[in-house]
Amino acid sequence: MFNLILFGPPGSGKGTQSEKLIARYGLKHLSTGDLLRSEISQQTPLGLEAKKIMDKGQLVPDEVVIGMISSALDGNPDAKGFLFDGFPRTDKQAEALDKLLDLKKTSIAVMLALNVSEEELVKRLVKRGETSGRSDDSNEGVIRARIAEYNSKTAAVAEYYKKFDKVVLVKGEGSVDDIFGGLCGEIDKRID
Ligand code: B4P
Repeated sequence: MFNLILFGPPGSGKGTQSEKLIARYGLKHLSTGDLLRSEISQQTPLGLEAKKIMDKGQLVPDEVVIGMISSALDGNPDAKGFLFDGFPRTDKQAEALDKLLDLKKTSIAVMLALNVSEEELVKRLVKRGETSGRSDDSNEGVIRARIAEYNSKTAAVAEYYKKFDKVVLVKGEGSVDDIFGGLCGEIDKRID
């Protein structure tokens, strides 16, 4: 099994690159953002609560996203590997993920961290907000709050994986195809 974390701030290209990576490597894509948006569109109680938090640019509680990932892992027993996109976002989520994978006798092979400047992030998300209909992209204040939340709670997750020597920084600015090439180069060094 090959399990990969695609890491980076909001707007760094995780969703964009994940689609291309799963097509090339046949991994199961687990995006907590997509799972939460699906709950919102179905107007479930979880989705209605999550929307209030996401619209402020804050992180949804750890228990909620850990529960979603745990169910998704159990629901895909035949996956040849998982691509985690937007998860883990806190140390507590990282520790929970390690335990869940341990129970399945597997682990994270590598964390690929996309490196993008804050001004480029804001530019991309403001642009996406013009067409996406996503309320968390709808104004620059919320976008900057998401980046601040990333800096205060999520950036440290890379330190957690650095302890195990699993973090590789990848250039996240430039064309989508060039960035994809950089990510594939790192995966090809590690995958069987
Ligand atoms: P996510 O859905 O994870 O979304 P994101 O971080 O905003 O964006 P992503 O990084 O995937 O965007 P992409 O670059 O693809 O999270 C949304 C919210 O859900 C969070 O704020 C939080 O509230 C909640 N949440 C999710 N997971 C959670 C967790 N584990 N714990 C707690 N809360 C959680 O795309 C950005 C734009 O850039 C696109 O328009 C794209 O076209 C463009 N783009 C991509 N690559 C580009 C390039 N190379 N050049 C130019 N533009 C590019």
